[in-house]
Parts: sequence; C-alpha cells; structure tokens
Amino acid sequence: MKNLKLGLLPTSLYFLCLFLFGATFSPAPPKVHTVEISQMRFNPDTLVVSKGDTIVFVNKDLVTHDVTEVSGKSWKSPALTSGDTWRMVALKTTDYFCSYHPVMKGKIEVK
Ligand SMILES: [Cu+2]
Repeated sequence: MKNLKLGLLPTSLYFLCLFLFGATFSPAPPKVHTVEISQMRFNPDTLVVSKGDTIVFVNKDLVTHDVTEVSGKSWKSPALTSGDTWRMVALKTTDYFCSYHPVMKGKIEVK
C-alpha cells in the first residue's frame, strides 16, 4: 500500500505542474483568417496575423488565381479555380501576388 502511494506522488505532481504552467504560459490558440479573392483583388490585401495562424484563401472570382510568394517564390498555392480554397500557416511577414495576374498583390504581416 505504501509503495502505491509513493508511485502516485510523481504522477500527481506532473499533472499539477501541467495544470499550473499550462494555464499560465500557453500562448493564445492559433486563429483562422480568411482572404477573399474577388474582382481581381485580395481582400483584405494586407492581413495582420500572429505567427502560427492559419490563412484561408477563397477564390470567389470566376477566373483562376493563385497565391505566390514574391521574394524567392518559396511557396505557392496550386491554381485556384472558382470556388476553390487553399490554406497556409503564417510563419513570417511576406508579400505575395497572383502569378496569373501580377497586378494582384497582397501582404501577410506577422506581428
Ligand atoms: Cu489572379
């Protein structure tokens, strides 16, 4: 019986710490933001997010668009036909554009 009690003590402490630190220090849960693509524009064209937030691009235009990083083109969405959505996780501030219509520009600002 005594051994059982001693065995449970570290487990209890673990859960107590998890509760105390988890409640105090966990960052805000990631948010989901939506950028609508309509009338040849990204709306909003500048989006301020927190690191780790998800951004969902929704193509509400009749023509195909995409979302392509400006510098380095290290990421790019597939072609988004009308009604398509594409999501990404924001990790750093970045400018993007539509490679089909380079006049379409947008910015993700990670604070
Ligand atoms: Cu486009």
